[in-house]
Amino acid sequence: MLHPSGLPENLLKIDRTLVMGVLNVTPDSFSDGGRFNDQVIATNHALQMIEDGADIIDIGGESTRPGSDRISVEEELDRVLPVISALSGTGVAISIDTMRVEVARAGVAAGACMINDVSGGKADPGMLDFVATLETPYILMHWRGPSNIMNTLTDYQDVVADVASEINQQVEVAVAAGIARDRIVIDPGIGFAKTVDQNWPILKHLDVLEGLGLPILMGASRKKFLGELLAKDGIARDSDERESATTAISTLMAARGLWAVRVHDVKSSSDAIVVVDRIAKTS
Ligand code: PMM
Repeated sequence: MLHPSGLPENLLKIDRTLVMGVLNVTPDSFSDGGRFNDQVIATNHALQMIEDGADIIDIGGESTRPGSDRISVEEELDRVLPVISALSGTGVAISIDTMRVEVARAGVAAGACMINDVSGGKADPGMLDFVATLETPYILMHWRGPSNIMNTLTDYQDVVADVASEINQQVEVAVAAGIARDRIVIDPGIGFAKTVDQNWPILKHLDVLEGLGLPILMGASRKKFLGELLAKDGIARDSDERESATTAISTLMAARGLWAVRVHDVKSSSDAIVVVDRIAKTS
């Protein structure tokens, strides 16, 4: 397993695809929106995800749903910090899902041990310089622009090659800012500036991304392309009924040896990954 450096000891020892459980502390996230915005409920949900097999809890306060508008820094901090603080005593690995350096800084101070930046350092000019002062892993996702316009940023010559080369360029920018290359995890950003159909070739031709030689995180859980694939009579499958499809992707990613999957329903993906791992370790 290709782990990024700076990962907590207990995760470094794990020799299978990791499970990152999604904790969106937002009233408007597309799948769990409004249900976990109460901090006590959010904290309990995180504890349940750990019980179900999550290795990392990814805490985010700002929705990146296509079309969504930005919230203020204060609001983002108010949503995530109490939950990070409540969980930081439990020993669980926490990642802070943010595009803002202020939130990343406060999140790390409150106990987060990695930063998940869906903009890969493009949204906030201070982010990469701050990350360079840390020793934690940094998740750098493929990003072309903010959520309210990303559906207009889907022109590619060759989506697989272009996404890999844009990620590679941004990795170079991060390295030039002083972030050690081996701390970086890359992520193709399923659904971000991609049409529904553009996600499939990325999943099919993973060898191109793997060619960059960095650990890969995949966040396909419950996303629209799955709902569209499973549509009936022209109506997309609801987001909370995309779990088997999500598990199928987690299974394939684990068989491929990806570093981690980011999922809402931890138990189904975790169970699938345990099975894949058992088969892989059988002689
Ligand atoms: N997707 C979402 C949010 N954060 N982070 C990473 N690294 N990769 C993703 O694919 C990703 C992410 C949007 O989905 P959500 O609303 O379910 O969190």
